[in-house]
Amino acid sequence: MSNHSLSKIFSDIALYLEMDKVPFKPQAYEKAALALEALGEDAADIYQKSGLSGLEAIEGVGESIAEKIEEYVKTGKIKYYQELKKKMPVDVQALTSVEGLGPRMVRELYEKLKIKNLADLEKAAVSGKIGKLPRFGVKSEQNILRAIEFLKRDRGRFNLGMIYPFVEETQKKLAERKEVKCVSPAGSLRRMKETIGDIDFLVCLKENKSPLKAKAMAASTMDFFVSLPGVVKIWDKGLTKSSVHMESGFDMDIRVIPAKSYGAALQYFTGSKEHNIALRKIAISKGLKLNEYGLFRGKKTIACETEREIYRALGMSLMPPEIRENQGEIELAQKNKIPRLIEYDDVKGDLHCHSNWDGGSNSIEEMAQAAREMGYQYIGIADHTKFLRIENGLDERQLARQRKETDKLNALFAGKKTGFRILQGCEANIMPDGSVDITDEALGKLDYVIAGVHSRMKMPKSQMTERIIRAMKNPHVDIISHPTGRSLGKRDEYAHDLGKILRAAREYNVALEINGSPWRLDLKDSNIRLAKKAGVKMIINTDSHQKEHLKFMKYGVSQARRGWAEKEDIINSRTVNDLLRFFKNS
Ligand code: DGT
Ligand code: CA
Ligand code: CA
Repeated sequence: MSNHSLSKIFSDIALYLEMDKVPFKPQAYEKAALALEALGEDAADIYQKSGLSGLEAIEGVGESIAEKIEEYVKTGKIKYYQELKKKMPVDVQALTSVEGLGPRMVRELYEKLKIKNLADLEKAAVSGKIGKLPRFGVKSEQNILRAIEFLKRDRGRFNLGMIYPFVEETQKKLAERKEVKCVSPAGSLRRMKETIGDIDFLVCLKENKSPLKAKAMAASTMDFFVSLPGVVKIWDKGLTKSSVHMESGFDMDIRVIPAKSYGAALQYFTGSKEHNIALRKIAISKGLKLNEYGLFRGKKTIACETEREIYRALGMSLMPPEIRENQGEIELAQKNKIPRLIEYDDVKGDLHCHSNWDGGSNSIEEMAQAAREMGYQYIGIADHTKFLRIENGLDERQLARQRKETDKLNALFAGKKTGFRILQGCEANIMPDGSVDITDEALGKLDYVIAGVHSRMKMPKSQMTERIIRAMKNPHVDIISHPTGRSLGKRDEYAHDLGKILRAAREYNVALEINGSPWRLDLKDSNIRLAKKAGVKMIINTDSHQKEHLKFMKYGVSQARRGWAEKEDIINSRTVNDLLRFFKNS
């Protein structure tokens, strides 16, 4: 597949030419780069079939670019590009992906400071060299550092919640094919990591004694896979592995695995890499060899069919994919002490739901109906309060009126003996001084109170910590929503001292939220582990603003599992009466 490499070369050339302020040409190269990205057929094939004129027929490819493609097909390189790169040997794509850095600045950074890549850029910024350049200054140096930090973390990664529905749909399509016996996601997706680098699927085909037929089945699965809607590029297509690029920007791999080594492959391709490396070391220490085909002693197969067998043969119990990160889970598995993680169906209700009272999309009744359909025993309506005027925050009188409506609906549910119950809460705003924006009297009439920070997030660490702790001291506050304020892909956590917050949460018996909205996932996995260790109770909520959002619960639960949370750590795994008892004591 040469289109991808050609596309990158042309896009590099465009940036090089922009550095030199060459008019028009950069746009022409950029256009060719884009055309090649989207091209269904390999440019090399086009050239073999119809020569230069075939290439020129590609939209955006003129004579001079067609000749460069010809040169690349024939020699594997493009001289013009080699020369530009020699003159300025920098990673133009990476450097210009830093927010605020254009090609001309990249050139200046190379000429003045010999910066060639992101690592050089970071080093120069850290040592203050960029701040001293007249056209940059200290402020842009700080911006560069911040942008690098951000890129480093999220570079080319995709939000789990944005990808998951597509994965479920694709898995279903694959499973429905008559030659397919089973299909499973692997990699970071099976571990439910909050961001995903690429999607990995493993497929096992039904047995067929005829090798020819078996081969045809694999070929048909692969044909189907590479022609799924949304596929814009095929990186690789074979009988055991194929790899595609999707219109939405991510890559997707599939592997066809023989039934007899499915467990070994699932274990290997689920990862994480760090977990696998640690397992392999253990295997070696036992005189065994572990790879994607199985666990072996010399040529003898010890285990390969199921994951459980493999872990058992390595002297440990099977563990859920979400915790396979080499963070101590292996040592526990060796002692048969893997925590019993909260299960997806342990959750009995969702307590952070917004209704149309504060500008959400659905009425309380509709939200309650959707919650019942999810099999919940209760739902908590926690609308914003009056400080958040843009969110139509409710004041004391509106909260009282809302109470009447929930009472009415609850009477209806009770009449029908559904056992379902609506709880009335609110999501009060934690003001900069740590007070909340609703009177104690009004808070006292609610079933529970969530408090969260929604404003003034750029506070010094000690002040923010005190602010949250003061809110927890309020006897009415039961839950702190999205406790660290991060927004995935957009905003980092606000400065805070989690250790102090956890101690206070425990002292005042306040639950910390695991916000399941895919844009938040706050607390995050590592903080959940810290909270659990500190003996702090947590609650998994969705922060739904419409009934469809209730489905985000699975992302919250998966992060809770990644944070080793067990059922007793999560208060909305309790019955409504036990839950209300918790609120009374908090
Ligand atoms: P991602 O795609 O960046 O979100 O993360 P993963 O974990 O899905 O990584 P990926 O797609 O590169 O590979 C899938 C799994 O394959 C990975 O979790 C573990 C296994 N794997 C990949 N490369 C290696 C390796 O070099 N050594 C070992 N032991 N396992 C690997
Ligand atoms: Ca992956
Ligand atoms: Ca992969």
